[in-house]
Amino acid sequence: MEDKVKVILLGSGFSMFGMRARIALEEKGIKYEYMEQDLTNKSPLLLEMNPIHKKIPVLIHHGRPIYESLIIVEYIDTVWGSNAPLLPSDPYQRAQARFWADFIVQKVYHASRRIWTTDGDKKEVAKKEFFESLKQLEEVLGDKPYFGGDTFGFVDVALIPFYCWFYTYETFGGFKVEAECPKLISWAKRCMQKESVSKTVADEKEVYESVLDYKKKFVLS
Ligand code: GS8
Repeated sequence: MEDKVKVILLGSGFSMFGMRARIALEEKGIKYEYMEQDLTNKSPLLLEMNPIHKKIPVLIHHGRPIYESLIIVEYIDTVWGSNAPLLPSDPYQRAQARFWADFIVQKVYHASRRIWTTDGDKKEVAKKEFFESLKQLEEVLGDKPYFGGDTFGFVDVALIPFYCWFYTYETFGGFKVEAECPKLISWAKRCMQKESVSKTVADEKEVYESVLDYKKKFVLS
């Protein structure tokens, strides 16, 4: 592979994991080439660059691949560290930020997916778990403008891509996130004012349309 472009991101439209990497790159002001991947027909480049999981996002820096969204964000923060640091410098605060970023995958992501892929009792349990995890996050946020404190940080990058999926969760779940978690919505709107976020995250209606298409193509239970 030619090494003319030093930073390449393999991503896919509505993936919140891909959006995390894009936000981090934008925050740091890094020039990069974005290569959209068709996940139903994986490119030789994706298979070569991520032979283990064959998933996006993959960041390619000087021809070498880095995968897993949070690892990518941390890598970007380390390599381009001087610009808008995302992880705190204090070791305890860093550990806390990594914990909550992981919590978002373990709790928010898994529950949110079941809201639109399941029905009946399973869906009700998913809704309950989704709100439990969002409320825990609201407590962590407290009265701070961002999870990173006064500045946008690692946990903010990890969570904000989910915001453009809220409309989908709300439509399938028959609820409004704002009614239960108003602080979190204020936080999300604050993040949306950042250019790194607004130019990167997908349109909520397009996310919903893509989910409807996906459900038509693959019968989900
Ligand atoms: C998840 C990446 C992922 O699921 C991360 O990067 O944080 N833990 C990883 N990527 C999906 C697209 S988003 O739903 C993917 O590439 N799926 C392709 C497949 O499973 O074949």
